[in-house]
Amino acid sequence: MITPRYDVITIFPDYMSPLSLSLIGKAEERGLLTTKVTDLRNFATGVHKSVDDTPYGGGAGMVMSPVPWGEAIDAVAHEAEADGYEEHTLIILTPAGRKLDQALAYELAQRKHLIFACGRYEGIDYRITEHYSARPQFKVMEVSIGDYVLGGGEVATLVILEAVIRLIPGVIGNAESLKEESHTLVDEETEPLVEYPNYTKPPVWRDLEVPTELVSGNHGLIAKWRAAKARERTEKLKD
Ligand code: 6GU
Repeated sequence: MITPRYDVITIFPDYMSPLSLSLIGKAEERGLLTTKVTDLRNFATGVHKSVDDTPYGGGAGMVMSPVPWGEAIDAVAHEAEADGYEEHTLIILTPAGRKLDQALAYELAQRKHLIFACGRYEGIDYRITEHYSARPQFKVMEVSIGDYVLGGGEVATLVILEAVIRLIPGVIGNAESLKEESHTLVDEETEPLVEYPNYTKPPVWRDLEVPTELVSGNHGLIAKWRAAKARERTEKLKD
């Protein structure tokens, strides 16, 4: 069985060091997946190893050159192909992309090879999107993590990888815990709800008691209380 492989291409490889920590790091140590970070600068040519230039048509800021990006993406795809990965999902990080949600996280968790292209400045020359969209082994997706502007795609990549990797079978010990969490569509619901509030010991903390339903031992009553609170919390987010 082929395990998922996650490649990240960036001019700040050190930014990706959290990949070796916590859930993602543990999953990689356990052989459930592979991550690899590639420095875009290694594919830059010329004395200054420059990766950006001024935009055609004028305007503020700099645009990342398609030249090193093309070389880096081809190299990463070739290496993966040698390891048996035949299809590549190229994720281009941009605030102009499709917004990440739990449904997209589930979709990405199905794919065996993701390549994250972390743009900086005013983004990557659009011909990268055009070129790889026309290559049959590639599926290109432009993805954003929300309606605000970051300095680059590195943190967005970490966010996406954290959302995706916890959905990979075996990464989370108790797969049941994935079923009841926020933003996950359950059965006949037409809208994913956020999760009900949770409580643990002690039973009284700073005069606050745990809701009596949760300590009743009545599973029907607990389920009803949780469903009502999830609905209430979801409605509250709308104002
Ligand atoms: Cl993916 N990139 C940048 N630069 N800013 C963002 C983003 C991505 N998602 C939200 N803001």
